[in-house]
Amino acid sequence: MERTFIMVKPDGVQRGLVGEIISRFEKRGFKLVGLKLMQISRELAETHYGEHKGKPFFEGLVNFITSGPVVAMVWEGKEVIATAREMMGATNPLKAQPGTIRGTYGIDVGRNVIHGSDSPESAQREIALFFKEEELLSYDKTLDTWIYE
Ligand code: IDP
Repeated sequence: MERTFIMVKPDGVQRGLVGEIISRFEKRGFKLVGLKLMQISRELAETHYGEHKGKPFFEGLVNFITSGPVVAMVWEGKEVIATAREMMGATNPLKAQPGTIRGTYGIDVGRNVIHGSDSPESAQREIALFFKEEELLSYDKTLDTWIYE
């Protein structure tokens, strides 16, 4: 089973979309294994978005992601990394398919509501950045036999 890092960004928290976003992952059948409301420090933001350092939008991105509480989560399930990216939609919400999270709730690329890891490597890196080992739980859900064959 894969795990991925998902974060409701400050715009999603302010707009009251936390429940809606969690609900989409729950209803799809994925399992929540870690969850916290937190305010990201500048240092964590710069590490998390390190690959974008030097780009024109980097400063604005760091300012935005540290501007208010976020909800950091780890979701588990079969092919959850790629599937979460599909559920989120394209980075630019105006290009995201209708029905996706960004395609339903977003307009601007700098206010795109949600973050999700884009590969197994970034999932591993981001989970370790945001969560301690003991904050992630392994447990069985009886419903799993109705979700997986
Ligand atoms: P992703 O979030 O879909 O993985 P990335 O290319 O990794 O997309 O970019 C990280 C975040 O940086 C995006 O979610 C978006 O909020 C922001 N971003 C990316 N490109 C731009 C841009 O051109 N202008 C403003 N913000 C951007």
